Amino acid sequence: MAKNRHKELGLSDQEVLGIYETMLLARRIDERMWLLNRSGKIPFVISCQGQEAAQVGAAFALDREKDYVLPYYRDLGVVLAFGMTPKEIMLSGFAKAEDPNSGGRQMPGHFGKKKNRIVTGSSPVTTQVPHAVGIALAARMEGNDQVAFVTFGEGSSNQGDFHEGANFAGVHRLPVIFMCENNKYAISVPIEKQIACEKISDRAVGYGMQGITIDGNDPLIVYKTVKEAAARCRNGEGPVLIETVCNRLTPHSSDDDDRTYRSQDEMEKAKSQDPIILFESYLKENGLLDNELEKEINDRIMRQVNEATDYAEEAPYALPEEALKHVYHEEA
Ligand SMILES: Cc1ncc(C[n+]2csc(CCOP(=O)(O)OP(=O)(O)O)c2C)c(N)n1
Ligand SMILES: [Mg+2]
Repeated sequence: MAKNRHKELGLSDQEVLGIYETMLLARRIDERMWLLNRSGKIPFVISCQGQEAAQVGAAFALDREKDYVLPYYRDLGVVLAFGMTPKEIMLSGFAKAEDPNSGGRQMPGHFGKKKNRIVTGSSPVTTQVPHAVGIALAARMEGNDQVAFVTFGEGSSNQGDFHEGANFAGVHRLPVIFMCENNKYAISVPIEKQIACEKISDRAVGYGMQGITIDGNDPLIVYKTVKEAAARCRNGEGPVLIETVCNRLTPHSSDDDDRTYRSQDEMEKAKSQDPIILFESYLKENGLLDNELEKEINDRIMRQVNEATDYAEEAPYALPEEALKHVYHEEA
């Protein structure tokens, strides 16, 4: 990576270290989740590993005091950047009552926190897309300059919800950023069996919007692209579809064994593009990170992860008599 690219983007040394720390926090929480799952303590994990640069680079380019995010299940980096805490993530992993995402009712990865404008999603993939478009329409009607940022996998861009949402946003030139995290697999189905066009961003032309494909392993490229897209949205120039090409460094979920459909060579290549390692090299080349600071950041993160794990493990489960809460309307 070229020297001091972050300065050209208007990012201070502090901000760029903030991006790194958030990426690493996401990675370390995710790794802990796998250990907890394999030791029988939590039922399920679905990972962000390999997609942290796309997620955190994008989130830092948005207005984190104002914009709405509609993340999909891998977006740990997005929600941490938007103010969800490691403790809240762990409470969801352990399915405890205090979990702000769903009070332990949904599977992990169904992120939601009203105060921070993180909008909860459903398990059918891509249902968050029309919701994002609706939020953008509301912003337009209310005359404010909020942007709705929605993410999804490339496999999910085949769902009707994506096409209906993209079409409506294109026609009405709504302030929505559609970000596809293309990790080249939908569970075990490789990209060439998912789509017949070359790029996911080729789909943008059908909806009269700008489409861009970028390297999802580089948080600075993602930051720049999302920043420009957000400016377009706020200027009333309409939606943008951004495809971030990255790798899924884990099996699809803790219930999948990807050794049955991915070769060792392919995995080695993916690991050589690990966004955390690449970004560490960039920071070191630019004199922003040395081994001492790297250890300090990692130790700080591990303290948070350990505290969050202990807290969530000890926290109480939801009461059985509250199982139907939020299912049916209740008079206040
Ligand atoms: C409508 C719908 N169909 C199928 C599923 C089962 N499913 C869950 S994740 C997934 C793969 C999605 O792949 P992609 O969109 O590329 O996202 P990735 O997991 O690779 O990040 C599928 C088929 C689902 N949740 N919803
Ligand atoms: Mg995928």
